[in-house]
Formats: sequence, C-alpha cells, structure tokens
Amino acid sequence: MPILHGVPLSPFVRKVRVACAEKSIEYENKPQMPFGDRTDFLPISPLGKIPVWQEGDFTVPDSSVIIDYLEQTHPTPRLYPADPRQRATACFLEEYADTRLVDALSTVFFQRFVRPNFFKQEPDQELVREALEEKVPECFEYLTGVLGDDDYLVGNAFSIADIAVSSPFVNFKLAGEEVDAGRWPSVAAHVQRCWARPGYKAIVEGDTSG
Ligand SMILES: N[C@@H](CCC(=O)N[C@@H](CS)C(=O)NCC(=O)O)C(=O)O
Repeated sequence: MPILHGVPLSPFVRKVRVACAEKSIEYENKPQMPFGDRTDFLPISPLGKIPVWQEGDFTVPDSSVIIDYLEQTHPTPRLYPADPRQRATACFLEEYADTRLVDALSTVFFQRFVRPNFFKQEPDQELVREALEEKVPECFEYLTGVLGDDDYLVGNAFSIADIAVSSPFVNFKLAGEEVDAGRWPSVAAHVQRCWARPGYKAIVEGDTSG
C-alpha cells in the first residue's frame, strides 16, 4: 500500500488526504513531523518538507506534484479541469493558496496552536495581529473576487484549486478563527461547501476533534 509521510494537520498533507478521499485511493499515513531532526527523512525529501508520497522504491515530495501524479494514475474523478486555460487558472490558485493564503492562515495557527503545544512558547501577538488585520483580509478579498457568484473557484466545478484553498482553513479553525461570514459571505460558504463533501467531512471532523 502507498505511504503518505507527514503529520495529518499540515495543510499540505491534508491536500493529499483530500485528493485521496475524492479518488478513493487507499494509503498508510506515517506522521513525519516537519521540524526537529529530519536527517533520516532527507533522502526522500531533499527540501526537508512534508508531505512525501511513497510506493515501494518510488518516492515523490511536494503536495502539488503528488496530486498531479495521482491524477495521472487515478484519473477519475478528475481534480484538474480538462480545459487548458481553466487548468492553468486552477494550478495558479493552488499556488496562491500554498503560498499567500497558507502564510496568512498558518501564521495564526503556528503562533496559537503549534508554539504553545509543541514548543511551550507564548504566541507572538504582533505576528497574529499582522496576519489577522492585514494578510487575511487581503486574501479573502481576492478569493471573493475569484468566486463571484459561483460555488467553486474554477469553472464552477470542484477542483484542485478548491482543495488547496479550503485545506488551510482547518488550521485557521484550530487557531480559534473562522471566516467573518458577514464580511466575506462567499468565502465562508465556499469553505463549508468544500468541507461538506463526502470524504472531506470526515477529515475535517477528525482534524478538529481535539
Ligand atoms: N510546496 C510544499 C510545501 C510543504 C511545506 O512547506 N510543508 C511544511 C509543513 S506544513 C514543512 O514541511 N515545513 C518544514 C520546513 O520548511 O523545513 C508542498 O506543497 O508540499
């Protein structure tokens, strides 16, 4: 059986878990931590990051690369739009989510959840303030514009873009935050719509059950 290396709470590991749930791919999870001594892990993850996907001797790191690989090996249901322009848009939105959105949402998660629980350190409140007051609103305004009146981000069909965008909101929730539905109603509804999908629902419930 394939192995997914990486702690489940990572937004990048969760992307792969959701993709596997959508495609009904079975795997074993090995909860590799993303910090501390990773010497033994470096041979299969040259950047030292999680996740890594393993099938026997074959290993591949990086959530985006892994899901693209799984799309080739398990084409249905498709997670990438068939139309080349829509596919390009979906891949860019995945990149936006993996960088700008994860930075905004995971900063709050790291300060409020990881630092106290794993490092016995107090959160840096200035970093939390900057994220919540500056980075997060900028992201939510952008996503509001992309969504328009649609249910999903690209071609109004669930895709890799929706997986990548909705995943770090689980970490935001673990940090005690949620989208202000009064200010960004379409973003709030989009996250809930993604989380309600079969397979994704159990993942969110498991990750937030404490
Ligand atoms: N582009 C990578 C990013 C993965 C990533 O940054 N993972 C974090 C954990 S959430 C990590 O392993 N960080 C450890 C490090 O940067 O040294 C992907 O999509 O898989």
